[in-house]
Amino acid sequence: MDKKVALEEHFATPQYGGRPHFLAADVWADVERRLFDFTQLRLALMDETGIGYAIISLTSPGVQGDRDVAAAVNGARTSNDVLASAIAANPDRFGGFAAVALQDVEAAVEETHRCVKELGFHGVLVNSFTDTPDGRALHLDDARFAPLWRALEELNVPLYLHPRLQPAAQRTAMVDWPEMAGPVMEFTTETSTAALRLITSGLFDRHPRAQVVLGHLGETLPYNIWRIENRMRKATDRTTLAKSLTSYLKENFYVTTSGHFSTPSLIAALEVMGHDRVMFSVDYPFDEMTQGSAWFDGVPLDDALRHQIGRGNAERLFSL
Ligand code: GRE
Ligand code: ZN
Repeated sequence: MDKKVALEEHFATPQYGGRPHFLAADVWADVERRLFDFTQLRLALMDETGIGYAIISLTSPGVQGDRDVAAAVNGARTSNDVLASAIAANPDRFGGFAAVALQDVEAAVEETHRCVKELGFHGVLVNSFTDTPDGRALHLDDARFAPLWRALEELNVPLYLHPRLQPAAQRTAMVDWPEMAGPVMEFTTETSTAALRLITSGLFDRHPRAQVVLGHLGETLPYNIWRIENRMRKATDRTTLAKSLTSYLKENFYVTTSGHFSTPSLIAALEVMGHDRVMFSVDYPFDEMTQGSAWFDGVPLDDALRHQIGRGNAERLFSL
């Protein structure tokens, strides 16, 4: 097929590039050298695996994990500038999602404008909730973030909702069984809940043009939405939303294949989301371009649909 576009591909800076405790040391050694590289290893692998264009973002938790507000605001700017330089050196191969310091909403809106209008970025990527100086977790449905959602609607760019570790108080399963930490189970628990919060809070009634991208084939939501919707109708706190949960999922979300190279899961996502809401991605360097591309290039889809998921939907969404 034509060259693919990949959307959840990460880089790091010294400030935000520490070893996650849940990655085996040998795995991290391999991930680390690729996280800090743009051209030596990344471009060759993109060529080898038929990926023409990658939208790159800062690794998780990034600035969302800064309790110091000034450090977060500075960290967002400087890491966005590092990414902008890498893009400027290879503008036909790389694009960017901005890091935004939601610890200071006004600064985050300003940075969103700068990154989209001046640097040509394709949207923002937020690692789920944002830390406060006193260690609380602010989720994206918080009313204080309305200016960010308005800016995204005005600029007509999406927010990529990316995982991070759960808030400490919720991590009991991971404390008992650390094997389940991070991308194994914890990420999708955190991020599917964060996405459902956006819907349940009525955010998309207030911001109907807002678009959210979920990785990992929708963080289980395409598979689970029927049950969630069915049981929310029976809950003590019945929902007062204007539309069905499934309608919001289909009208305000896209999902990517990042780190989830499973054909049954892809089929479920396509059935629930519709063919124009599913897009190829890898999650490099935490997952492999070789594995993701070999899987996707061989999935039993007709050529038109493979093209649509492999690049067509991304071309439309990001005006590539
Ligand atoms: C990911 O994006 O998958 C990821 C991170 C940071 C640590 C581990 C990980 O962004 O898998
Ligand atoms: Zn990722």
